Amino acid sequence: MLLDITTMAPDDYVGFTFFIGYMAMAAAAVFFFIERGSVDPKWKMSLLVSGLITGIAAVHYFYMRDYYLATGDNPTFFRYVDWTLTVPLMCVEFYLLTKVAGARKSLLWKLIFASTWMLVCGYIGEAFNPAGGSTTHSVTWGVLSTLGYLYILHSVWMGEVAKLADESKSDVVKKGVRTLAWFVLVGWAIYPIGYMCMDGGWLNSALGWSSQNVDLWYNIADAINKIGFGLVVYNIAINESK
Ligand SMILES: *C/C=C(C)/C=C/C=C(C)/C=C/C1=C(C)CCCC1(C)C
Repeated sequence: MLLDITTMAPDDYVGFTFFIGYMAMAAAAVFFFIERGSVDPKWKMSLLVSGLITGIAAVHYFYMRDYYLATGDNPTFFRYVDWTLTVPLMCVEFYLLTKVAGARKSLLWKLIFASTWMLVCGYIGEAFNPAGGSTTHSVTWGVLSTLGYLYILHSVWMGEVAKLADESKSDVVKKGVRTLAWFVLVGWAIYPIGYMCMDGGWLNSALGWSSQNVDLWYNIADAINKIGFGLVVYNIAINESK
């Protein structure tokens, strides 16, 4: 299937989410960079990181959108390059929030290691899925990837991140970290849905869900997680700056 901007079908919702995702990420990045000026100096780094996450995503969406329009395929490579940069930055957000309560660098490295593991396994699962799709391949790498996801989930709900947030003197930080933990539990869980839509994936082979929609799920999840996550951090920063 070959698409271009002049022939984009009005019901091409995957293409639609690439376009709107690009603009939303760009707008969010501008917002976070400008609002950096309205918060206390100790929160400026957190807002910078929110701006970088959405800014880096905007640039990748620019390329992914064009790749999708030109080929009609999933831009798996650019997608994972983007995640490899932005997911560790989200780990940095958790670290910055819990640093006041005594978080050490080792916490940051553990989170980054777990997220890299999650993404490398996911990439092997998608990029090396044999033509026509292999359920064994998809499930094996999907399960391995999920181990990294579970580690992060554990840390933010009951492990180190959660404990440090509980020790924080600020109720705003406590509530904020809890909200971010919900993003990791619900928002991040949208990604495996997209993954399982690939040829041979569970949702694809068992329920017949189309592999065309892998990117629809990823685009929706990215908007929720990158912009929503940034807004939660912004909210904490603004309230703590009053
Ligand atoms: C901004 C991008 C974010 C927050 C991306 C998050 C990605 C995930 C949580 C991906 C998770 C996956 C699994 C848990 C199993 C299947 C493979 C992945 C990589 C889609």
